[in-house]
Amino acid sequence: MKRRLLFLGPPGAGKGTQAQRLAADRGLLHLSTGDLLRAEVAAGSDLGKQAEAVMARGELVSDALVLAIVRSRLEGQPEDGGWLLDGFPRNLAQAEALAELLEDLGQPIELVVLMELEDGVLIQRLLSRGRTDDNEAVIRHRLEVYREQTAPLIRYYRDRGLLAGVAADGTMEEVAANIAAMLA
Ligand code: B4P
Repeated sequence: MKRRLLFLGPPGAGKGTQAQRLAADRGLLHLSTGDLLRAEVAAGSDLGKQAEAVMARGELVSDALVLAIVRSRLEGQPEDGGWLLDGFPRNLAQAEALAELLEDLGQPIELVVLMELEDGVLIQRLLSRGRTDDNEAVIRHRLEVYREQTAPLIRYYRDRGLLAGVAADGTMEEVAANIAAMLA
């Protein structure tokens, strides 16, 4: 069974929802850069102070900050531990840095799960979630940032033979079943 996974998709596709569930089921480390950044903001750390305004605008926090967070978490992982990266990488520079880090650790990615669905559904989901960065103007900006900076990763991982698409427009249970079937 594949145990080194990455979830890719636009904001609101349900990456966090499904990643949390799958990681708990399979005993994987769940690494969500969004959750880790929000924890830094809540703690009022220097890093959190730098991230807060950027996240509120729906833009990407600096690569150096995010990379430092991910590196510190992955370096302690045993080789056979398994992990699920959710919301990272978000651009090509982060993907290249991740590839280097994983090569150093001898723990290559085994599968990239792409979750995609229509903008209308994404926007509705995020408006009902109601986080502070979930108002319509910020959501639309996050979708633009996704198309410009994150969507190129689809090709990047497809070219490396790692990408598998999953239908993400069903209920949470249906999407979980689609992912489980793909990993079986
Ligand atoms: P993230 O925290 O990664 O969040 P997201 O992309 O908005 O949401 P996700 O796809 O995980 O959706 P979720 O499961 O919650 O990013 C937030 C911000 O952090 C970014 O804008 C950026 O500023 C910063 N950031 C994070 N990582 C970064 C990085 N690597 N580099 C730079 N900056 C970074 O689901 C959304 C809603 O839909 C929920 O309410 C959920 O309950 C609902 N839902 C899920 N599945 C559903 C289903 N099947 N049916 C109905 N509702 C569903």
